[in-house]
Amino acid sequence: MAYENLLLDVSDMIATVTINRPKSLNALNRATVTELSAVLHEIALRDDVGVVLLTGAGEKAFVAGADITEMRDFSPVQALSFALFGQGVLEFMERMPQPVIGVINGYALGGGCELAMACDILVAADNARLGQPEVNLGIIPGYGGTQRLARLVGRNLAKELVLTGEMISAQRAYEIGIVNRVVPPADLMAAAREIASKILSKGPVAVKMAKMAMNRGLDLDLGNACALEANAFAVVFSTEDRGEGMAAFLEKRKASFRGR
Ligand code: DAK
Repeated sequence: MAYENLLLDVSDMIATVTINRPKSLNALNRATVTELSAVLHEIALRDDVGVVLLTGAGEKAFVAGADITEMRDFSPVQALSFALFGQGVLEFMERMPQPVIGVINGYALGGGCELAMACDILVAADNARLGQPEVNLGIIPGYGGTQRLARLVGRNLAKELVLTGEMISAQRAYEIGIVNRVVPPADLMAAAREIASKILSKGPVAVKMAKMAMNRGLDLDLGNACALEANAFAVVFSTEDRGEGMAAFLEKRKASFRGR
């Protein structure tokens, strides 16, 4: 499928999705969120993708938020549909089988920060800035920012960010647990690909099951979350890969996983 607001490149089992509206700092309008939904659904069914990298075009922004020029004219009913649809896209990203690495190459603000927080792992350029500045516009986050941020960094730090609308540096985002790594801009893509390659060398079904158990389990009480984990554990025991992984360990050789 051809996309107008996104670029999709698939090579070496890695899909790179680039949000491509650099003139408006990759702001998310309805067309872009709709395409993001389509590309993630496409990737979820592709056997030639084991990891997704999600980034923004240009050197300035990952995503500077929802598109304010479009959002300005929303009625409350349109705001509801926009929020529910976008929330669904982010939930799908958390539920799709392949891990998604957010490659934060600049501003990740508002809806952009919310999109980043729905990724599984985040690598940020050291000049990136993150934040939930919606209160500056007289609105609140609409893509789960009031919820995911508190789950990631704790209630009070999240409240400080959402209620003051202040941006933080990539380094601060690292310190409070939003991003996994901070690197110079020139090393950003290589750092993300290094993590992707590490993941791709592991048992593919195990990676998918681990993502599922962690993302779904975090929304459950501990007992049910552990039951979910036990079931996923049983599923991976049905795979050829677990035989190969254990045999390779015992034979002191590198495992050759086949994803089944
Ligand atoms: N929307 C539309 N255009 C944007 C934009 C945005 N979010 N951010 C930047 N741009 C555009 C600018 O208008 C400018 O366009 P031109 O003037 O060149 O035509 C171009 O990108 C370059 O931006 P600047 O000239 O401002 O660049 P600077 O380096 O001076 O500043 C900045 C960069 C990122 C600090 C600044 O652009 C900025 O503050 N941008 C707005 C950031 C922001 O407030 N983001 C949060 C948006 S609100 C909901 C669903 C979702 C959400 C809310 C509700 N429901 C439906 C309930 C989410 C809300 C948001 O994300």
